[in-house]
Amino acid sequence: MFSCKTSPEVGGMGHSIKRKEDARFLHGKGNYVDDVKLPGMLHMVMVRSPYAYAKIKSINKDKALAIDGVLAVITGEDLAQYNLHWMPTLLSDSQMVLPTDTIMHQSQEVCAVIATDRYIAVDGAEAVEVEYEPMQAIVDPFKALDEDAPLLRPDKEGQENNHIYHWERGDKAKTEEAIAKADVVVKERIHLPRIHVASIETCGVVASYDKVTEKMLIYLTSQAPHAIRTIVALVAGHVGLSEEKIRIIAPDIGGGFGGKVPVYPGYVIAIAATFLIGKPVKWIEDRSENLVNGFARDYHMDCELAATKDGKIQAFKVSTLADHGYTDSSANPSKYPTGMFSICTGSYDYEHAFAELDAVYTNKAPGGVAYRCSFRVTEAVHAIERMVDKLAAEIGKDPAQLRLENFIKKEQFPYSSPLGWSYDSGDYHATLKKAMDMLGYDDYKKEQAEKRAQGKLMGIGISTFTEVVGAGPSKDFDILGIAMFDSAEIRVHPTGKALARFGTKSQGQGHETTYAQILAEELGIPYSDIEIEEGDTDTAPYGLGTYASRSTPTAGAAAAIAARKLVDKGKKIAAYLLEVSEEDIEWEVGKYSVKGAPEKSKTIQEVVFASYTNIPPGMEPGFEATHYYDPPNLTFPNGAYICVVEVDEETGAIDVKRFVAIDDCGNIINPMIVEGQVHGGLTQGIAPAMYEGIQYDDEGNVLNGTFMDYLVPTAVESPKWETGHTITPSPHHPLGAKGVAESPTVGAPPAIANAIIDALYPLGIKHLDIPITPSKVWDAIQEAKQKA
Ligand code: MCN
Ligand code: CUM
Repeated sequence: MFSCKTSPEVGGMGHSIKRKEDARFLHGKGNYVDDVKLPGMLHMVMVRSPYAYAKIKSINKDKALAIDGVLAVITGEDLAQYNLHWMPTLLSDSQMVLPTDTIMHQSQEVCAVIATDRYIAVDGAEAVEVEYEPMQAIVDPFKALDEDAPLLRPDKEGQENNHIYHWERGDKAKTEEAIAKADVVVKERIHLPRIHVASIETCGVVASYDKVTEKMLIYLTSQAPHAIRTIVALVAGHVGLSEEKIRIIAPDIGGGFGGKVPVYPGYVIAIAATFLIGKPVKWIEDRSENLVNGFARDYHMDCELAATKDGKIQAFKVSTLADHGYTDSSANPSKYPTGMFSICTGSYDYEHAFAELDAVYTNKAPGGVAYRCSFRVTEAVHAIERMVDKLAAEIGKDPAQLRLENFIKKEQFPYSSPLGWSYDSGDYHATLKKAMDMLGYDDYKKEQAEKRAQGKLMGIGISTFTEVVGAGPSKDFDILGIAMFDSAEIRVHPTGKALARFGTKSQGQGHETTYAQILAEELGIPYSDIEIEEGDTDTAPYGLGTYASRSTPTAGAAAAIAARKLVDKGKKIAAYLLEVSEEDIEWEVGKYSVKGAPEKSKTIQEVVFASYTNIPPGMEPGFEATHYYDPPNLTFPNGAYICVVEVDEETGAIDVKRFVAIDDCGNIINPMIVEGQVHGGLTQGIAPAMYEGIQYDDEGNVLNGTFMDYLVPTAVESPKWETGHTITPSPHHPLGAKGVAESPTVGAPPAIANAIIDALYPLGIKHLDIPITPSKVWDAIQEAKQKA
């Protein structure tokens, strides 16, 4: 177990310190993009398409421009003059900034109205007259692949149908052979629905170009400001926007959850508009725009899991159809078009696996953006964890027992998975056993048997997942060619107080507190004496940003190593001050002392002061260090979640009675922040499991485009989360820490789905896709009764 090295006042690792940023947030002093008000600032509002697929016959700006205060209506034709009407996506597909001829999804931007005030801009948008010629939209991704389906992307050279790409990993022949020979094979088509990244703050930008200095200042809701700066320079270099003149500031962010990784058309239009007009331009999405214009998930997965009759797992195969909407704007590392989906073999030890995926275009909003998913791990975990439960049901074995018998054993780490990952560490048996103890698993099994005998529907669902976070080693991981390292820069001032800056960007994860704790742990300077800054590309060292739970694995490691450089420098100064040789100096956090003479010592603060005032001859003054950390591997946190539900047969209502979540993220920096991350993540796990899903009709109209219809769980719907942890340090991370922030969202949905389906099993119901709503349960019960 982990024990704290530092006192609570110093506040290094393991202390549950309250978040430093909360003072600002709780006093209403946060500074979000919409709080930015620049002199002369204009406001932009989009005209959006009512149709999912249509030709634009004409756009008439006259009535809009006649409104007092409306200054411009920008169309695709206007941007085309600068070749800015299309932009590349992060995965080298292309996305319209504004259309010149065809609309590809409902609510797509048609043109942008710029006015002196937001209300006037809205009036202007309503006054723009657009003539459309609607076409039959392709909504069903399977039908998109029909021979006679219209070609949605004729603009793409060589594109003959709506298939985007095929991807595969693993040995197909051997996996199919193992499946063919196996005693037991369970099969299922599992759909993870389109869901919406429901941050409190929508996306927005304030762009301000100064024609005299040629500087472009952009306030942006971005999880990755440096990467965006480089992309803006690459895309707009030809019109004279050069990277040293571009400054992106991501101020406070009201939730990112993956939705603030991509570049949205609105950002580009605002940047183009300020460039042309020379006045600041603000664009803030409204709630429905945010809801309808992006999405996560939407994988249709055909799964086959093979085992011996007593339950030894032998092979797993999954063939997926991915609905990307009209362009693949997934935010994934370049070499990983399906993200980390190949983690789908899970926590179990078997030899044969094969995963393949075909991506298709449809007339839906673009993407496949992330949503607290660690790059498609949510999909992977749902597939394997549902299938393991299905196998348990099929052979009549307890699903916990089946897992315990198939887990990778702790001696097997580092473990090479059949699809090519090297899992760093874990003790899956310990994690599951702890969850079972905390729940009282055996008692619930007995209770379930009794309830079933009385005809009541009670279910227990397990999910024992392996996550993969912290991208990543530069040899494999890049975004548009930029290696996915991350960075920390520390400046310790003469009085022993410090400022540290990072290439990541918190959206609510508490970095200002936890990075300070890492530095406190390494340097012995109290966390309260250390200011943390992120998000300003003019001041922060280059980094790839915060997503994929990578901040602790990458920038957290960079902080530790940069601090260790300072400890080494300090040792030389301490030796000089104490008049002994460097070898005679001992370091214990916060203090250098002479070996054998501990009364002769210098505190870190004294040594820092000396670095500015009394340095050894020849030494470079000051106490600053920077480190760019290129991780040797990813980190592989794991967890065991168990959910108990009761289902009301009359109404289909689902009552989550218990939810126990044991996470293992290695050494923990701040247990309270981790617990908070897990609570939030579990709520975002129950959300797609029981409530969320963007629905379309056959014309491509979004049926639930507001929070009146799209259900997001509140505190009322959330069960009492019972959390705990096991600790298996990462062997390659300098602090032994692994990322954790997405684990709960990745791990929770299958635990809930497994519990509900376990409850319904006596009725003969063997699978339901999420979201499992009361009406879906009720329908399934009626159908089952008719069959019986
Ligand atoms: N932590 C810790 N000990 C560990 C691991 C993490 O104390 N062993 C702490 C970290 O120091 C950090 C927090 O937990 O304060 C999360 O760390 P980490 O797991 O490294 O994840 P990131 O900071 O990179 O956060 C990204 C992750 C992602 S990808 C999504 S999506 C998500 C999530 O964070 N979006 C969030 N959690 C969110 N929480 C809030 N409030 N808002 C979002 O937008
Ligand atoms: Cu997968 S959502 Mo987070 O990685 O920003």
